Amino acid sequence: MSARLVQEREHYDAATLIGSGKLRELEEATQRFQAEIVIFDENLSPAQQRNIERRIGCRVIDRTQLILDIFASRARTREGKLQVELAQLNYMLPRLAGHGVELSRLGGGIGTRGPGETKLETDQRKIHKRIHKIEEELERVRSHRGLHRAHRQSIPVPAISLVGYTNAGKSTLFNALTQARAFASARLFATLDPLLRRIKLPSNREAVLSDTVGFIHKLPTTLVSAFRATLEELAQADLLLHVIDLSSPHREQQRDAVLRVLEELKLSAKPVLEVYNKIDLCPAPSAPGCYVNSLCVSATQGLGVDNLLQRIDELLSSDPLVRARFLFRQTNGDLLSRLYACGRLIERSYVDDQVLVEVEAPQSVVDRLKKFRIGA
Ligand SMILES: Nc1nc2c(ncn2[C@@H]2O[C@H](COP(=O)(O)OP(=O)(O)O)[C@@H](O)[C@H]2O)c(=O)[nH]1
Ligand SMILES: [Mg+2]
Repeated sequence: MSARLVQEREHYDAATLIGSGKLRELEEATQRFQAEIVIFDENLSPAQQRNIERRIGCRVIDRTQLILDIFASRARTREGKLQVELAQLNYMLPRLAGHGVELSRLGGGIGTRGPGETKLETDQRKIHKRIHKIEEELERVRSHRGLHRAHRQSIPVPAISLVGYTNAGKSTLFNALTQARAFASARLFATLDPLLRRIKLPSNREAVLSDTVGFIHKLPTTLVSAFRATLEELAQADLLLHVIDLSSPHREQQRDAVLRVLEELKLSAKPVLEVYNKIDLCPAPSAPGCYVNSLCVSATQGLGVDNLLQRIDELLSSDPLVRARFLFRQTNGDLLSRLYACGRLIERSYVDDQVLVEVEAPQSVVDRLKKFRIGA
C-alpha cells in the first residue's frame, strides 16, 4: 500500500524542504499508513533527510538514493557495478558526517576525541580507501575491456537490447518477447540474471535479449557516470529496440531525450527499431507512420509481437542466414551443439565415426567453422 503527498512552495525550506506544516501532515500520514519508508521525489540535503527522519520516525530516502538503488539492481558489467558503488559511496560520505556531528557531541570534552568522532573517522577512512580502490579497479577494467569484447565476439549470438524512457513498457515487452519464444530447455532459462534471456527468432537463430534501466528526466548530475556505465553493455548490442509509449502525450520529448543519450553514448550508428507500445490505448489513426524503422505493438495484449520478432530477424541480416554442409567427427560434439543452437538443422547423417549435417545458420557461424565445411 502506498500514499502520496504533494507540496507546492515558492521556496524550499532549508531545514525540512517541505516546511513545518507539510511535515506535520507527512508525520500523520506516516502513522496512519504505518509507512515503512518515505520517498521524496526531490533531493534532500543530509541535514534535511536527518531532520525529517527524526520527526516522522521512519526511513526517508530521496530521489538520488532511489535512483542509485535502481542502478545497483540493474548494473551488470563489472564497470557498471563499480561505477554505481562509487556513486553510492560518494552519496554516503556527507551523510555519514551528518551523523558524526551528533555522535561526537556524545563524546564531550574540549580537545578530547569522543567515541563517535573516532568511529566517524574510521568509517570515513574506510570509505575513502574503498573509493580509492574502486578508482584503481575501474582503470584496470577499462584497460581490459577491449579483450573482453574480443572474447564476446567469438560467441556468435546476436545481442538485442531494449532501451527507452521509464514506463514505456520495456520490461513488459521483454517478458512478452521471451514468453513468445520461450526455450523448451529449462537449463537455458536458468539464468541468474532476470534481465538477460536467450530467445529463438523465427528463423531459429538464437539471440540474447536484455532489458535495461529506463531513461528519466532530471537525472542528478552526480549519477551521470553511473547511469552511463549501467548502459555500457549497449555497446555490444547488434540491435536496439527503442520502446516508446505511444499513449504518452510526451512521447516526442521522451523519444528525443533517449536519442540524445544514445548520441552521447556514441551509439547513434547502431541499428535501431522503434517500437511504439501501448497501441491498445490509442485509436488507430494516431499510430505514427512517419518513421521508417518503426512498428506498433501492445506488450500487455501481445499484439504485434510476432511481427516484431520477424522484423528483428530481418534487421539482423548484416549476418544473413546461409545454407551449408559440414562434416564433423563425433568428438566435435561441442561444435555441433553450438551449430544447432544458432542454426536450423536441415539434415543429419552418420558416416562411420563422422557426422554429416546440413544447416541454415548465420554467415558468421558458418565462416567460423569453415574448416569443417564441405561442398562450398
Ligand atoms: N495498456 C498498456 N499498458 C502497458 C503496455 N505495456 C506496458 N504497459 C504498462 O506500462 C507500465 C510500465 O511498464 P514497464 O514494462 O514496467 O515499463 P518500463 O519502465 O519501460 O520497463 C506498466 O504498468 C505496464 O503494465 C501495453 O502494451 N498496454
Ligand atoms: Mg523496466
